[in-house]
Amino acid sequence: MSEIVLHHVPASRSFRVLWMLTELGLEAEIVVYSIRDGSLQKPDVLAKTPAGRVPALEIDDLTLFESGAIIQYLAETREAAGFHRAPGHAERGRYLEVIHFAETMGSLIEQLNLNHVFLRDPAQASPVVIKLNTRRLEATLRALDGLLGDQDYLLPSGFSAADVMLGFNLMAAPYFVRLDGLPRVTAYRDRIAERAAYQAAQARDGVQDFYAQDFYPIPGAS
Ligand SMILES: N[C@@H](CCC(=O)N[C@@H](CS)C(=O)NCC(=O)O)C(=O)O
Repeated sequence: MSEIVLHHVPASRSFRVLWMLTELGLEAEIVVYSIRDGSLQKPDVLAKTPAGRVPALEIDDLTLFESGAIIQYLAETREAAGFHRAPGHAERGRYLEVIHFAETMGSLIEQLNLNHVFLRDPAQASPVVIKLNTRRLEATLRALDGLLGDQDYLLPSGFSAADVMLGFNLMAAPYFVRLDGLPRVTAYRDRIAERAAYQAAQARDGVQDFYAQDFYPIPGAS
């Protein structure tokens, strides 16, 4: 089998893949980039991930981009680990819903990252866009609280690839939304953080270079 190579930015969506590989016990070479230094726009990187985004994963003689596709690919091709819910499985619908819902939440976090931390000139940030996206992120977290119900993980039968997709978001969302009023979400985040593979992936993740403070409030909010 070919060597596995993960193209990675610490604390970004490529953490999902790092975590999933660790859950599966797969060793990978990790190539680290920064979002700030233009390295993702180099031709050799664009050949692997055409929009200059991470993750990209070289595996099984393929080069894949899009975290959701990679997570599903890993879950399906390493099905014995039990992280996949195949067509016909009673949980298939919810499984697909959560995998894609993770990117509804992820795109809101991305907008908040852009406004709060990535603009070279912070004066260009839009308080209106920040407020809207923060409220929309809160709504997705309330939805997550409801989806969890009294379950340990997002599917009644237990941990799956859907948790890797969505669970990663709970690393970033607390920079913008307080989770205090969402006890099921906080318990879920803590449960995920206790997983040995999550902790091992965090130890390999590297140092993020974008968040400079613990919380980014809506400008002007008390
Ligand atoms: N839907 C894509 C989004 C990938 C994405 O936007 N990744 C961010 C990091 S979280 C990135 O590479 N950004 C680079 C940039 O904005 O220049 C996925 O899930 O893989």
